[in-house]
Amino acid sequence: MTADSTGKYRFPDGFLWGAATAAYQIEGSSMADGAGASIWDRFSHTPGKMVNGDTGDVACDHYNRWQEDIDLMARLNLQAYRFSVSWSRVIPEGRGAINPKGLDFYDKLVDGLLEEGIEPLCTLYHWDLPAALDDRGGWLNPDIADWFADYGQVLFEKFKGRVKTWGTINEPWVIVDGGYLHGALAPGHNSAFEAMIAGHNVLRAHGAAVRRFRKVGEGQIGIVLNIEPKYPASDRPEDEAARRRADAQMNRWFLDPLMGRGYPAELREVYGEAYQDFPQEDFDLIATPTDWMGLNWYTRAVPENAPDAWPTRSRPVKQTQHAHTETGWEVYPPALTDTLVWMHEQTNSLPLMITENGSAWYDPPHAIDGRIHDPMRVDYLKNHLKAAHDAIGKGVDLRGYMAWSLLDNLEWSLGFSKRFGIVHVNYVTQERTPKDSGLLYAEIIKSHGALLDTL
Ligand code: GCO
Repeated sequence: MTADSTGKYRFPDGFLWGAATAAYQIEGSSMADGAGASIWDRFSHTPGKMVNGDTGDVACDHYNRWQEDIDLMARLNLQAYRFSVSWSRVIPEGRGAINPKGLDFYDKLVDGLLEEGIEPLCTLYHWDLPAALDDRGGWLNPDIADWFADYGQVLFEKFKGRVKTWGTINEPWVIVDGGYLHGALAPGHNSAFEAMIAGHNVLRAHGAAVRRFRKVGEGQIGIVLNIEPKYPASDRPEDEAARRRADAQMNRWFLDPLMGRGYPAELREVYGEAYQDFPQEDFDLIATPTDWMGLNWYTRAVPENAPDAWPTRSRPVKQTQHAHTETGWEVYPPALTDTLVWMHEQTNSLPLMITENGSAWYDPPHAIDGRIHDPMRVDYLKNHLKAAHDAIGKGVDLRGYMAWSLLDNLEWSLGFSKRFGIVHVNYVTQERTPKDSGLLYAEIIKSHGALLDTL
C-alpha cells in the first residue's frame, strides 16, 4: 500500500485482474495451417462492409507473436487473460474433423500462460462462426446447438485441468442485433424474423454446451452478456415505456430466459408479428444453471419515445453534460455500479466478473520518449475500477476485472480506426508499447486496488 492510501479501494482477496481480447480481432493468419474461413473472413472481404476496407488478415499478428504477448502480460502484472478460440481454426468445417495445428496454437498459448502464472479464461465463441456452418444457415439452423456443444467438448477435453474458467458465448445481443437485425456485423442480415430465431438458437447453444460441460468438463462455466442499463429520459409514461422496451430488447431478452423467466413481455411488443413462441423444453435447456456470469460493460443509455425508430420505438438522447468516447459512448461510471447491483439481484447472487470494460480515444499515433499518453483512458479506467469496487461494497459477488483490451485491435466493422488497447500497437511494425493506462493498471494490480485511494 502506498503512504497516503487508506485501503478503501483494496479489492477482496482472490479478486482476479486481467485483460481481454478476441480471436478475430487480434490473431491474424485466420486461414493458416489448415484453418477454415469464418463469417468474419467473408464479411471483412466484402467491399463496403469495413471502414477503410480493413480485415483481420494480419490484425495484431498474435498468431505468430503470442509468446511476446504473454511476456507483455507478465510485464503488466496481469493475473488472468481472457481470450477466445476461433471455431474454424479448430474445426475448419465447424463440424467433424479437427485441425490438430489449429488446436495446437491454443495448446501452446494456454501452456505459455500457465508458465507465467497467468490464468487462462477461455471463451468458446466471440462472433467468428465457421463459414461452412453459415452455409447451413448458421444461427438460424436449430442444429447449431449440437454443433456448438460438440465443438465445446473438443476444448473441454483438451484443456481439462488447465483452463478452469469457461465462457460459452460472448454477447448474444450483439451477435443477433448486429448480425441478423441491423446487419452491421457478420453475417450482415437484416430481418426481425431471423433475429428472433437466431437469438433463440444462440441461447439454446449456450445451454447445450453447459450440459455437455457438466458431462465431460471440469471447472466453472458461464455466459458473457453485454448489459447497457437504460435510464429514464423523463417521467412521461411514454418515455418510461420506451425505456422498458429498450431494456427488454438489449438486456432482458437474454438475461431473463437464462434465469428461467422466459422472454420479457415487451419483446412481443418490440418484434410484433416477428415474435415467436418456442417450446418449454427449449427454455429448460437455456436455463441450465451456470457457475458464474460475465458482464461486458461500456456505457449507459437514456432512451426517449421515438415512434419512427425500428424496432424498439425508442432512441437514446445524448447526455451533453458528460464526456463521450470516440465511439460516441457516454462516460458515466456510476451506471456500472448500478448494473452490477442489478445483475446481482437478477441472477440470485451469481458470482459475476467484469469480462470487458474499456474505451476508445484518439491516441497519439506513436510513442513520444517511449510513452503513449492516454489521459482519457486513464481516467476511464480508474473511475470504472472505483465504480466496480463500490458494487462490491453493496454486496455484489464480483470476482474479477478484465480490461478491454490488452491490445489495440480490429474493432469489427470499424476496422483499426478505433483504439481500445491499454497497449498501443503500431500496425506497420507490430511494435507494442504500453500506454499510460497500461502502466497505471500494472501498478493498480500490484497494490490490489489500494493505489486507487490516491488517484
Ligand atoms: C464487444 C466485444 C468486443 C468489442 C468491444 C468494443 O463488447 O462488442 O466483445 O469485441 O471490441 O466491446 O466495442
